[in-house]
Amino acid sequence: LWLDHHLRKALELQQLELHYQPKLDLRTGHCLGVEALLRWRHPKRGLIRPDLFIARAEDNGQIAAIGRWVIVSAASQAAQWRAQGLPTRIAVNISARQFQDADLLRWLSECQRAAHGLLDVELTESSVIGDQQRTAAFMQECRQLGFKVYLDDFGTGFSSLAMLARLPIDVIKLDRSFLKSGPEQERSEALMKSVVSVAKELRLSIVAEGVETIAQEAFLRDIGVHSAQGWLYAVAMPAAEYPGWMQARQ
Ligand code: G
Ligand code: G
Ligand code: G
Ligand code: NA
Ligand code: MN
Repeated sequence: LWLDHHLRKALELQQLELHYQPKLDLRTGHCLGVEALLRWRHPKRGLIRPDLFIARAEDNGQIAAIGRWVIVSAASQAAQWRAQGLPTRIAVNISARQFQDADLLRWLSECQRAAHGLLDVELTESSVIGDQQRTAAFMQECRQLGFKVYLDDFGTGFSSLAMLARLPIDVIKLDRSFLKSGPEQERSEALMKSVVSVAKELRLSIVAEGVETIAQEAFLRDIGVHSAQGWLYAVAMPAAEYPGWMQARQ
């Protein structure tokens, strides 16, 4: 398969890169940190987004090596920005299949040390529906290593509110599909309000993802969501652009 072969080469040939998308505190405008998003810069096919190859890498096992590369690279970026006087939390995405890597926690621990504790993890809903005891243990270990634990894509259908109470989560990421306009908008808004009230009860933070308009931001503020990520603020950018983006905001 084209993808299997070339994906293996992609690591060797250093064609993978991380782009970073900021998360903002809507009350202060401060950047709360960034999410590291994987990109594959293919010499002929251009910049390839992860939804086109992550699933394949999960199936063929290459996700373990790719995932390690992501964590190491994010850690070294965090250390570099910190040394430049720009300490920034970086959240890396971890998929379900990566839990099968027995060395993952040791790897995370070493990288967290190199990153001076600036790394966080984002786990998708779908990765937490499997073995919940194991997932909870993994999350707890991450927390002890100083990672904030994000539950990604919340509301896409796999998880339940009960799961929020059971798992050691720090932050819920409201899936961007909640913000779509259309006939279901009212129901989405009602759902978001109830997630916010549950989050408050459980003392969990919420970040809304996929915020594209000022009207969406206004709604989020209204219902008490005060962290957001989306194209309204910034697209995912190469590391080299981040210091300038930060400076332009001051
Ligand atoms: O960045 P956006 O381009 O399209 O990302 C698409 C999907 O790929 C998102 O669900 C995101 O969480 C996932 N993703 C991005 N980077 C990584 C990564 O480094 N590892 C894993 N496992 N998933 C990632
Ligand atoms: O973000 P801050 O440290 O000010 O949070 C204060 C309280 O509000 C905490 O109990 C926290 O769990 C909760 N909280 C944090 N982020 C959000 C959010 O985005 N929305 C809501 N409604 N509550 C939040
Ligand atoms: O949840 P996940 O890790 O998939 O989130 C990252 C994905 O969301 C990436 O594909 C990223 O490019 C995309 N994304 C980020 N901001 C926005 C936005 O404002 N609108 C839309 N439609 N997608 C966004
Ligand atoms: Na994510
Ligand atoms: Mn998400």
